[in-house]
Amino acid sequence: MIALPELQQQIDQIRRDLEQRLPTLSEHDALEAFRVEFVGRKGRITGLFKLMGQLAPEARGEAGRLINEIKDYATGCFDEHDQADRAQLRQRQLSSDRIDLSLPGKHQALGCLHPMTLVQREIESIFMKMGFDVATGPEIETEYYNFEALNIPADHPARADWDTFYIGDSHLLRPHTSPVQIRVMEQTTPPVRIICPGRCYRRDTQDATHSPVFHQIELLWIEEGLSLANLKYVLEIFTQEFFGEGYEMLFSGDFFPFTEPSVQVHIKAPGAANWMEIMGAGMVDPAVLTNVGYDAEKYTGFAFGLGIERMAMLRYGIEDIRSFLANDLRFIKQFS
Ligand code: FA5
Repeated sequence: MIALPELQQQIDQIRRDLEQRLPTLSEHDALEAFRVEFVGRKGRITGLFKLMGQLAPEARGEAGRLINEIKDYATGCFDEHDQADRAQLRQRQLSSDRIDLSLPGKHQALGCLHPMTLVQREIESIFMKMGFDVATGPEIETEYYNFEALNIPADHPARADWDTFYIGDSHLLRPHTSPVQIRVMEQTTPPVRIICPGRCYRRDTQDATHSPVFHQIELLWIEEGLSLANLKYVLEIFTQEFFGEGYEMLFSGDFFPFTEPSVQVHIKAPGAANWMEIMGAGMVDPAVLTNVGYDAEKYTGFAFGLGIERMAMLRYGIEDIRSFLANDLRFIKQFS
């Protein structure tokens, strides 16, 4: 058993210790250790509450009041000291972090658009002005959209023309944007007038005009009464708008299972020695129209897939397709 005066003595001692030691503490960590010593879970003031059971029952009310009073006093002291401590620290930081307003500002380099983005946007805007909508499709495709629906069955030798990266048995990284044609036609009642820009992947050996990752823009126009002459006209308007004067265009015969007839389009820059193959094109094969549920007797249409990198190479006189991915800022900044 202990008596109230004894408890009072302990409280007085705690108060004296607090008042003596607090002013000497400055570091935040030391203050925290001090706080734990007094009001922490195993601290001296918390310990006083444990003595309550040893007091006579009639003294317990008064004892509780006294202990709570010293506890509030101690907590108040710590908070006050802590705030003063933080204010001092901030003041010290402010006076050491002086800003010299006479120093020259830091130069922030502005970014610019990659030439591929610029060219893609320009091509899109030319076709949008002609009334085409922009559609997109997945880069990971199924064999059905990439081949079968495009009239290239499993055993067709033309599958080898697209050196395809397969993912498992039935999925692949699309080697061209033509599957987007199918996806759009499945969802649309004719007429259809779309362009589909996007990234393509092929197991092509890298050289000056081939990259394993490149970009195409697909175009598809389905309506009643379209012919190869309409395709030629659209291409002439487009090349004139995109390149301006002096570029020549050449059509040569080709084969794609999803177009009949099919052509290859080549372009020559002014003064250049060689033609550059830029797209495959043709009249959409009736079998493809039937695959998406269109009446192939009623509708005709044409499509093409053009390589965006090669368009940019012709436009800017870039000799090697690898420059687009070399990440050389000196190269990229020339076009903005
Ligand atoms: C095709 O991919 C057909 N899907 C195009 C098409 C669409 C024909 C609609 C008819 C109707 P081709 O494999 O020829 O066709 O590729 C078309 C263009 O993509 C090429 O002319 C070239 O500009 C570009 N291209 C193809 N492979 C690469 C490559 N590895 N690197 C850079 N550009 C490429």
